[in-house]
Amino acid sequence: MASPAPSTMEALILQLHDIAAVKFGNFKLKSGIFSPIYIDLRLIVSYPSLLRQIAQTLVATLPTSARYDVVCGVPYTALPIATCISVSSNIPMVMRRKEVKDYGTAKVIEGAFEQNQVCLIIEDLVTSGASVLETAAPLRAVGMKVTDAVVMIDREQGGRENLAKNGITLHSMVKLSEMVRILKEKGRVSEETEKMVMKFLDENRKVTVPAAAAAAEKKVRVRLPYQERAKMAKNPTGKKLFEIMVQKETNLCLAADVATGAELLDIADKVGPEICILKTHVDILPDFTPDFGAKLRSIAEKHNFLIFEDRKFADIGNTVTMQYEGGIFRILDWADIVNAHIISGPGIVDGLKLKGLSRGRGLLLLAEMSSAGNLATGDYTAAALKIAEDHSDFVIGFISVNPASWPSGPGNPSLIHATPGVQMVKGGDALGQQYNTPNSVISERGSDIIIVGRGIIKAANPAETAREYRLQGWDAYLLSCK
Ligand code: S5P
Repeated sequence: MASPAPSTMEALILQLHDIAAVKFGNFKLKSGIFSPIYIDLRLIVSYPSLLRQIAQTLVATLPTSARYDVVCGVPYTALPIATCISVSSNIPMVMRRKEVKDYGTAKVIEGAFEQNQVCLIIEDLVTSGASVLETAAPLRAVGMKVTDAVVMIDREQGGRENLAKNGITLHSMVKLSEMVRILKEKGRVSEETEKMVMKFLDENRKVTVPAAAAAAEKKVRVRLPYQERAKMAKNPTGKKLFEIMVQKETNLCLAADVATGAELLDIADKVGPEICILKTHVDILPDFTPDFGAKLRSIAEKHNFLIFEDRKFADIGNTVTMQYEGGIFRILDWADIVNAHIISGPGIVDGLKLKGLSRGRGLLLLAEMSSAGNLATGDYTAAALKIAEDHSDFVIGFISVNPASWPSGPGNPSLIHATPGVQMVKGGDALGQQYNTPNSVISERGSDIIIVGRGIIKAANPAETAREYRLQGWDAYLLSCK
């Protein structure tokens, strides 16, 4: 690896200390833990000469063999650093939006780029590596390759290892322990402070992504592994779902809201290996034919996933029995899972159960919704929980958005939570949909399954993008079991 001259590095560190971008004391971090050192690199924008030196030193930190076509800074602090590197090295830059307000028109990655271009991620400070991963995911989703990230300061708290697991090599300008040692050598901090910081670093060496989030969100349960929950499930479809998740290492459900039945069967075959459930809205397909269900079931068998028709039944018990079994769609014949609102009371569950239970089918209750201003909150959500408990032979779980925030938490582990409104970046669409990231849905919000529609079906390569979602959802699950 090429490395900047020690004198350049020392001068930079002393300047960072001069402008109070590095402070010593007792500071509460975002994760809730107290730290004897605090680093605020946002200040560097006010010191152009320092910013330029940092950009040059970061480039010098990379191995001479490093090749990249584009750079991208992790928003916001690293954006000016990336801009500086782009301008001085004459390498184009792309920008990742942190929030996408109108997903229909706004892009997550701004700028001109081509498929398979290699993008170098620039970051100011790495702790767990979570923000680098949040930037790498949408870059990969639009077809770029991300293999390396360069950071000013590595806090040595698991970031390097987390990134390596996700195929990203971290290059750091300086490790936090080295930085403190230099400040001590130059008489900026006492030996006692140095010892305190080193002790803190040792004790917090492995702050993982969801562990940090979990520390902030006390209500998150330590999750029982899916294989344990498979044993507890009373409904055969609920049990099978947990088993598929374990076998295929996936908690991803694809919302296959495509334009035609032909497209649906095509995407089901391509994305099938990555998912545990494929969710349909069969009433949007103009080319639906009576053999659609059988065709989809044969793809589901080939790739071992369940079929969930998102029918959102909402009528009285007697009516839903007919809607479930009859009509053009004959949902009962091919859908393993359906869902229902509980607006009409528990009779709706009795009605669906009358038809579905003997066929081994399962039901999800809509306890919460993802859209802005929806009314499925508070007592309504609590009522869904009660109805599910009373019918756990047929109800396999919930459509929910933030079960960790429920007074009882996510509740009975034999029931599963599936959450829609998931994309690689937080945001929404123009019609009220609200998105959270896979990591936030699984590790902070306590859900089990991420339901992803447009994030996958509108991607350049849906199968590849589904794989990214699967890996993020599964990693978040594994870490939340610890
Ligand atoms: O509250 C809800 C419940 C559901 S099932 N919010 C939702 O968005 N859904 C469904 O999830 C919705 O009907 C769509 O099929 C999917 C979300 O799609 P996306 O494209 O916004 O990811």
